[in-house]
Amino acid sequence: MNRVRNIVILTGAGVSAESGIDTFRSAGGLWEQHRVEDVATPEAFARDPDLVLRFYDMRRAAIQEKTPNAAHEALARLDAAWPGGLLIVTQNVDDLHERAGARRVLHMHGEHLNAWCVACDARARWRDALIDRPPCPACGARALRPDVVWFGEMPYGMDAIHAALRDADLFVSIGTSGAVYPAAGLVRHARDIGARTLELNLEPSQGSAWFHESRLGAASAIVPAWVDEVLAG
Ligand code: BV8
Repeated sequence: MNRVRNIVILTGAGVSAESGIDTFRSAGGLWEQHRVEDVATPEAFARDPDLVLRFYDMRRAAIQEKTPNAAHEALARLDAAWPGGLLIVTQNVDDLHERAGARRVLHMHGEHLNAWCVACDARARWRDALIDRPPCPACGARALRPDVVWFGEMPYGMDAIHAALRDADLFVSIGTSGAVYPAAGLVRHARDIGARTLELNLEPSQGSAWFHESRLGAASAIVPAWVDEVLAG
């Protein structure tokens, strides 16, 4: 790995699966007989805010009972030890990367533990339920929503992500099905700028053909092995 200076890592639900957080595919993309794509949208929130708030209240509470697994811990170890550029772009809205100690993390789809006030646009760290419409800490309005990126909404940090990709020598995708864009398209940008591309996943993803190399297995096993390899140089 001695030619590699800058690494961009994309993670998805598969990196948190062994921590007991359902992936979208394993849950069959269903929640209370609703497809996730039908609940995680601005239209669903406008149509039935209680349903959407309950969906996120349940998941926000659930992640606080989970702990990082060996994959999160290995990525945190890499982040701490890697002297070059490194960015963990996660599609996940849990905080397990941070709780494992990772610092250079970008949540492109937002975070369960943030609330966003649609009245004053302030964001606040938030651990409790939103169903009872608590007041915004900044403006007092009862207008807080989950600070997650719904389908049809612009993901966060795209400029920073593309800037990191421009300098990347290595792009690694971990635990994602490659079903959701623009996240699933990042590997193509990496290829366009000549980065080496590696996929670590339980099974081939929808984007496997875009990777120079795919390693199949459970993240808790293949991610620590890969990190050891990278740090060994
Ligand atoms: C946007 C936050 C534009 C909320 C999420 C038609 C064609 C193409 C695209 C579109 C289209 N129609 C609409 C679109 C765009 C749409 C999209 O891509 N739709 C898909 C469904 C076709 N995208 C959007 O809407 C995005 N926004 O495009 O904006 C725009 C432009 C200008 C101005 C305004 C807007 C926003 C998308 C973000 C949606 N929010 N999450 C929440 O979490 O509730 S998406 C959510 O689902 C995740 O964040 C993630 O991105 C996705 C799930 O994917 P994965 O993480 O990959 O999880 P999955 O379960 O699918 O796969 C798990 C993988 O892990 C599997 O491969 C499995 O094998 C593996 N695995 C399992 N266990 C393990 C494992 N691997 C290793 N170890 C294990 N133990």
